[in-house]
Amino acid sequence: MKEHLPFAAAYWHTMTQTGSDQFGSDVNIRNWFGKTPMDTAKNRVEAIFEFLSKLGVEYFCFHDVDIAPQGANLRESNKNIDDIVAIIKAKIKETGIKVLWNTANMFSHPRYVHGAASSCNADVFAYAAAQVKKGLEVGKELDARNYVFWGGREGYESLLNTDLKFEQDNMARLFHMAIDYAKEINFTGQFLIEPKPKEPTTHQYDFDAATTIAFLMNYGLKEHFKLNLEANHATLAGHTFDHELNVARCYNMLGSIDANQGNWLLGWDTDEFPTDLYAVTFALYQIVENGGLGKGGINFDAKVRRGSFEQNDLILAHIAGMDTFARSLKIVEKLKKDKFFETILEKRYASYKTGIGAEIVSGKANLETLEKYAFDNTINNKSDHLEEVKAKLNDYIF
Ligand code: XLS
Ligand code: NI
Ligand code: NI
Repeated sequence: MKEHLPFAAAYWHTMTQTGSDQFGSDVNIRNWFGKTPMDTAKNRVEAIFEFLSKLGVEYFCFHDVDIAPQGANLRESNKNIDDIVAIIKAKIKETGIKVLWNTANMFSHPRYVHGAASSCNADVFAYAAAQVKKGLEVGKELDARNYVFWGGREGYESLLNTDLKFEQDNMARLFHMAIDYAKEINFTGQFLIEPKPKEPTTHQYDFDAATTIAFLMNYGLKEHFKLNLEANHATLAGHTFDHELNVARCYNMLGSIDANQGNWLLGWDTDEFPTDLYAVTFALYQIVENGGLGKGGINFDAKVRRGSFEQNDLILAHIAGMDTFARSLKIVEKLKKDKFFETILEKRYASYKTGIGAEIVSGKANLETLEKYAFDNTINNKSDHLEEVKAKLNDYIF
């Protein structure tokens, strides 16, 4: 079970989230605040490693700005990062806890108002590139297993003022630069892109798995990337999570997951801890079918609800998520043992095993031979019995 479920905690939701929203201020009670932002940053390192050790979670993920306060300029910011990375490195050595992935936050700062790599301002592109460079150096220093790009502001508000093609060309330019630099410094982590359809921009370029794969193929990037798929982003795109995982799997592009869940009644990224047994079971099924996640893992990109403001809620929430995955894995094991889905698919597509179906699949058939066959044939469709399938699934899940 441990091998199948490489859990990771998200530094931002766990260590820096305050519980504030558009309508109210901070509520979260946390004991790691210090006198200066750097003191707080150092306390957070202590806290996250204690937290992960106690939970038995072996990985964590972070943005540059989660671990260290931003300075007055790029040099100062990098210096702060270096100081904290040195402490994190020592902690990694001491505990054996590892970095699943790191990333650069290229969406929060006001400079990213028009985007990062897709910004209309070339100076912003340059700053973003510098952040990515530093991110790769940090990834190398901490032996991160992956490096993530989530295009927080890589999208547009309106096509009235947007050169969609040019902005995507520029995003591809930054990705190519990142690949080149990784090679140069011998950073061997896997590059991941995390699709999301909207929020904060009206339309994000990495809309969903299929859109992102098409982008990567178009720009000659596919061999260098895999996808980091997030459950709530899937639902925002009008997909189920297992749909996204399945699409990625078809292209050998499933890299890692951000495990959370949305609220079906709301149209934004609520990032709740995953507790939906059905959704997690179907997601894990795809992961098992994929042969696991390779260098990837299961990152709880999830935050406690505002009402769950006690520090202990962080522990309880992660346990809730991990227990859901553990239960789901047991269900998946039973489904696999009984060849539950395999049997369904085998029966459903049986017509392609022999006769005309086999000829279609093997490439022997053409429009003429198929017409000839269709002339004298009577079509015989069979019912899917989908309701029965769902009822049987209930027996596995409960
Ligand atoms: C936001 C994203 C973000 C990425 C990392 O919606 O999920 O948290 O995972 O930048
Ligand atoms: Ni995410
Ligand atoms: Ni998200």
